Formats: sequence, structure tokens, C-alpha cells
Amino acid sequence: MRKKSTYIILIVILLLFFLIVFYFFGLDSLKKENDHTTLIVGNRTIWTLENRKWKMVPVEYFNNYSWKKFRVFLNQEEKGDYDLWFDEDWYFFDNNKKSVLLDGDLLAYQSNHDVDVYPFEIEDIANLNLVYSYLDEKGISTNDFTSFYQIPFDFDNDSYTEMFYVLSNAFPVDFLPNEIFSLVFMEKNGIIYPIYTDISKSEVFNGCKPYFYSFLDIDMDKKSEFILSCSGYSVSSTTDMLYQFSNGQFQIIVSNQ
Ligand SMILES: [Ca+2]
Ligand SMILES: [Ca+2]
Repeated sequence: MRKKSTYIILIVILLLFFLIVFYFFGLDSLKKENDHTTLIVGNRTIWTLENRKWKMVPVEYFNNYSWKKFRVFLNQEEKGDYDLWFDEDWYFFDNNKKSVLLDGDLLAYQSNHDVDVYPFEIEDIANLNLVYSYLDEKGISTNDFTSFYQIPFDFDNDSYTEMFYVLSNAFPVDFLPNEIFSLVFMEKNGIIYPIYTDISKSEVFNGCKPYFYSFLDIDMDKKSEFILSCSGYSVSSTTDMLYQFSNGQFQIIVSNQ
């Protein structure tokens, strides 16, 4: 009898030991392992996260996401949970399966955790010296732009606002440049972190015009990822790219191309 109870105590102690080890060291990695998220960006992009890998869903499979509940944001503003239905565009239905009219830049998600979506504003560029010296560094000298603005945003949650810049002359209307360029970068403590760089010879209908679609925290670490989109001449040629800051630089985790 005595032997039996000793074994039970030993087993309980071992079990407790493993539970404590698992709680402190295993929970985070297990959480990440089981993390699954589906992200809908407008009517052109769906990304899914499974087994720590982001994948793009081809348009022909968009219908697989019809009649599924998503948390819906329009122009960065939370609108609530809706059933979505896809027919070239997304349609929204409330709990009673009644159609609801919603309009704006769509971001919708389904996940086993919250995804925070942050509002942001575009502003006129304040530090012109910084911008023109960056252009100079890239061999570009012009005063003709079709995009020229900044977005102040504390993306890494350190209470210091970083500055994101968007410069482009794509789709020129009343001027004829030799080169079409699009430059997106962030400045922090005087250091420039490139996000998107495209410089090519000017031809008819080339280039695309980048813009920030969304700032969001997709992995609950309170640091923001973002979606940068680049619109081409036709709607179908718009690229969406999900960026993360890792190892000191911005990297594309997944795109729709
Ligand atoms: Ca910051
Ligand atoms: Ca994050």
C-alpha cells in the first residue's frame, strides 16, 4: 500500500512540474502554433495564417468564405460582426441574414484572438530636407509628384511617433517625367527604413501608386503590422502587401501576387 501511494505522489509531483514548465515556457509558443487568422482586404485579397505561415487565397476560392462571420472594419473603423457573401464584391448580412449596406475600404478578419486595427491620418510633409535628400540619394530630382505626404504613427508602441512617408509620381497627368518612381519609407531617430522602392523608366501606364491601406496588430504583440497597397491603372492590378518589422527592417510577410 505504502509503495502505491509513493508512486501516486511522485506522479503528481512530476505532473505539476511539467504543468509549471509548460505554463512558463510552452504557452506562448503553443499559442503561436495554434494561431489561425483569415484576413480579407477589399474585394481582391484574402490571406490566411495556419501553422505560422501566411498564404494567399486565390480569387476562385473566395466563395469558400461566404456565409461566414467576420469582424468588419471600414476605413479603419469597427462596424461589428457580419456574415459575408462574395460575388465579385463582398456583401454583408446581420444575424437575421438581412442584407446590410456598408461602404468603404474593407478590412475583415476571423481569428482565435483579437486583431487591433488603428486609425491613422495623412499630413503634409514637414521635414522637406529629409525627403529631398532621400530623393537625391535615389538619383531623383523633381518637384512633380502625384503622392507627397506623411503619416505619423507609433507602430512599435514605444510612445515615440515614427514618421511614414509616401512619395510617388505614378500616373502623371500634367507633366511628363523621364522616370516613374514610388518611394515609401519610415524615419525613426534620423534613420530611414525603406518600405517600398520602385524606380523605372517612364512608359505608358507603368508603375503603381502606393498607399497605406491599414495599420493593424495581427499577432497581439501590441506592435503594429501594416498593409501597403499599390494601385495600378486597372483595379485588378492592385497589389496588397502585409508588412512586419523584423530584424531591423520591414519585410513583406504575404502579398496577393
Ligand atoms: Ca514608436
Ligand atoms: Ca504585431
